[in-house]
Amino acid sequence: MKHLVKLLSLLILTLGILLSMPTTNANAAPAAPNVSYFKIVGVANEEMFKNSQFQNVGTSEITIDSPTLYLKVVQMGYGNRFINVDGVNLDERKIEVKSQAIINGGVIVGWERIYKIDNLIKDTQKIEVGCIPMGMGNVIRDTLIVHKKNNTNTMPTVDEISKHYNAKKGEPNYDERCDLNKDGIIDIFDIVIASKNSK
Ligand SMILES: [Ca+2]
Repeated sequence: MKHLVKLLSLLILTLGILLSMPTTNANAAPAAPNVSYFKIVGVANEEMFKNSQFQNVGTSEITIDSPTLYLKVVQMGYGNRFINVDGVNLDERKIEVKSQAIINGGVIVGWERIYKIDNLIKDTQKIEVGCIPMGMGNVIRDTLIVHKKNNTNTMPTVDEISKHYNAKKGEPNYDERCDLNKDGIIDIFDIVIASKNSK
């Protein structure tokens, strides 16, 4: 019986010590989770964006018909973001048009952002987005190759045709677009058609 009392009081003492211990660890804010997901999830042109429509990007290549592209990017966890177009870094603050936090159980776990990228005028451009983790871990990247749509309905200019002058079908310099009468050679007849149309 004496032993039991001793044991019991020891237990109570231990419990008391445990309870009176400073609880800084428990009160500290949980460390922000590092970025675990960073991806382009949708694209839109000006008109689609106005209607809040985004096309899902299942592939890493798209073809656009206008020089402005809206990108929807989802980020889960914290990190430092970057956006490059053909290796040139863009200022994210200048191109962000919308940002929305993704909340789970009252806690911000990520963001959905929309960026507006202008001046995509080259035939092919590479957009790269990425997020650098705060501490250890690998940079998460996503790339999108953007091709400009070849507008075959537009009549080539005389200048354009001249660049392909004398080129025959099958030759590297032959551009079907410039062979307006479709006779397999780019020559004076094609230039005549183009100059008539430009008047
Ligand atoms: Ca021709």
